[in-house]
Amino acid sequence: LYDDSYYTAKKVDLDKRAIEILRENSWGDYTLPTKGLYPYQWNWDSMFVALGFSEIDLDRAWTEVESLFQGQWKNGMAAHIVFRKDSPTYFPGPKVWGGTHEVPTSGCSQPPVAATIVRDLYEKDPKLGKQRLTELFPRLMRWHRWFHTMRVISGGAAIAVTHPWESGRDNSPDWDDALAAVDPTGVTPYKRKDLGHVDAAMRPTDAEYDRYIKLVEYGRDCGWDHAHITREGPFAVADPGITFILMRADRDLQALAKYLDKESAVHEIDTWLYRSRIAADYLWNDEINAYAARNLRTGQHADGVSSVGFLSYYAGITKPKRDAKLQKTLSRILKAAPYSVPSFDPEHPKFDSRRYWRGPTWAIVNYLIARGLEEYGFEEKASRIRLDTRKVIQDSGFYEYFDPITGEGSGGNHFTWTAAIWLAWAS
Ligand code: 9WN
Repeated sequence: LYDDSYYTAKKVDLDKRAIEILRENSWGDYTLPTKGLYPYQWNWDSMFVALGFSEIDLDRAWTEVESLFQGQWKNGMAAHIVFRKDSPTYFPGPKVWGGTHEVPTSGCSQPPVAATIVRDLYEKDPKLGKQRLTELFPRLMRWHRWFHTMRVISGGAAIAVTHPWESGRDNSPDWDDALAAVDPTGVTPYKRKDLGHVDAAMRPTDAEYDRYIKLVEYGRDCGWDHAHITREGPFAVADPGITFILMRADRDLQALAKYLDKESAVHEIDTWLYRSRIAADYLWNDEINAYAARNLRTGQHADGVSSVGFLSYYAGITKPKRDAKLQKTLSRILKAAPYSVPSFDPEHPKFDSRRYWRGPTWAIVNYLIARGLEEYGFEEKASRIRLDTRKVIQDSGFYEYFDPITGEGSGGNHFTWTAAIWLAWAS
């Protein structure tokens, strides 16, 4: 299946091209996901980019992380987009979001991979990283605290997303029920810009966009009161993606706290980790044998398997009986998709191999899933996922995401996080 000589010849070219993509999309202190389609700094994109840069320029990798935190709000939230200046090629821009932070940003957050990446950077060269870590550490603590206070419903422990964009998985079927309940009536007329760059069949629908914008307007109109939005806003869904990514990041932040002798932080993080284990129980869906999103307004579980449900290993959660079922689910899904891991179950009626987070394979999610699987001894599956990622990039190039059945590249091209994952892991 994997032809070594072909691979060796191509590797040199692909390494070179990946480095070029990082440099071309780098705008001084921060990096764009790709020019045109995404002309700003995105939160989790930037952290994967830092990982990519750490292969070739560790100093620049730290700078990427630092620049993201220019978009951190007083309440601790690290925003999902840092705008800095207005660009005509993306909608919605800073005015629509109406954020109040001095550097213009969006009003929600994104999956917190930062602490994990910061730990990676630090451990590569503790001498170079010590001072930078010391400055970033309190910022990371404040952001994680924001999630654990502002994005949980009282009595609960799973982390809620209050906008599909916060999850980083915009149009996943995980949000369908909750999003359908958002009334888009009265949304201010707008024009989508994404469809000028990418085929509409690969993007969210207009009906979804109306609700995305309506949710932005709701947040803006209540002055981005995050606690209120989580408690009473029109959309709040417990997300296995953020819950597991945050739990992993908490563990890494705790390791960093130990390096810095921050004892009270170590204890505070212990309480977060305890709650995340409760959250995992809440997210487990016995009907589909997987961890799945849950609408916090109704308690209803998503009825399909999203790839982020396999991040429990990455988070550090294992339960023998449950894991046996989860592994069976994963084996079934790997069998159904030659270019794994599909973002949504290929055997579910809602699966769509080209439409964004409703089926396509994403290199960044593959990296996280495989990292967790490997740590728990599932080497065969971890290596299958890595080789699939390598092959799909070799065959199709540095696309934003890929059709899990045909391997065809989809969405934006010359995509920074795909190039970064190539350099740091897939190659
Ligand atoms: C909205 C930049 C971002 C990623 C997200 C991905 C997509 C934006 C969009 O692009 O979302 O945030 O306009 O589609 O879903 O994960 O961070 O690459």
